[in-house]
Amino acid sequence: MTKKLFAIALIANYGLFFSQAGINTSTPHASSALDVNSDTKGMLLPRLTTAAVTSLSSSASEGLIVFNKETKTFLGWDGTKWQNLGFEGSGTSGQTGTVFSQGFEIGSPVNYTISGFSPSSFSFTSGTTTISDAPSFSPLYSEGTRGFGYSNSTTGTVTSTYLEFNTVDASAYTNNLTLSFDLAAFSYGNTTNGLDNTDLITVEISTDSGATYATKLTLTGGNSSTGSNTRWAFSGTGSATNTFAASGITVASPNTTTGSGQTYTGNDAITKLSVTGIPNSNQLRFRIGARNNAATELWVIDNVKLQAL
Ligand SMILES: [Ca+2]
Ligand SMILES: [Ca+2]
Ligand SMILES: [Ca+2]
Repeated sequence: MTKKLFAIALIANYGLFFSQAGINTSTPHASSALDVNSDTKGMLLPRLTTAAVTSLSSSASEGLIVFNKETKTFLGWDGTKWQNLGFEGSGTSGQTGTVFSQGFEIGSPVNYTISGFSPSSFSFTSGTTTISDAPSFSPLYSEGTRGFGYSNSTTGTVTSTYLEFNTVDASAYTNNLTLSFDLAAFSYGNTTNGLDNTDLITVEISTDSGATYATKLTLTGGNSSTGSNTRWAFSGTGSATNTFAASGITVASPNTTTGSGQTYTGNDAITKLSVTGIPNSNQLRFRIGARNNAATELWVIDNVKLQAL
């Protein structure tokens, strides 16, 4: 039936417009080259595996849209790379859902850039730590099979390196917008190091597409000079959160005064960072700042999500 109508529509319209086609309509909208008309059905896009999406990259034309059936994402080729079109997972273009996510998996659309002090100090992590690390035998990711690690070998004073996500238009999401991600800290290639009070992770939010940022949450390793070289795995259950409307806050993991070189678990180990009540700006942008200063100090970030809850 559809084929027949399509054929009729084509015949009907070629005589009149030459450059337009309609499906289920003999009068394609004047603004369209192709008008798919229905009050009850959708338009089904090609559904590809991640491998097929990757394979298509070399020949993709700017503006090409596909659906990745493994990551449940609509993707558009911007001429250089695949962009997540934002209608992800359980999310919808309505008031709730996932606005964007990044899990650092193989094939994950790259919706971020790296800048600042030492961009090359960020790298993907996978597998587990070994007996030569602390904590040992712990996954270097919190979801999937990969995380994103930051280990900078510059000793002494350092400044932040930024994992900066692409601007998103969150104007369709009117519910409580929450940015969250998972964090772990390791002594890597060494069993006595860990993160210190001067090593930090910041959560920064911009509503003008990155022109200006407000730091809403800062996490440090240990809460004072007497609590140094702290580390914890993703199995920790501690969390730190702030609301966008509030001034920035600083939290320590663990939030107690401790000695040096200890592994923390349970609520002492802060593994979930979040900022709630984020404005549904159409120029929303985020960046995560990372800082450490030893080759054996490792932050690992994973499971970054902006959700309308
Ligand atoms: Ca991951
Ligand atoms: Ca240290
Ligand atoms: Ca340090």
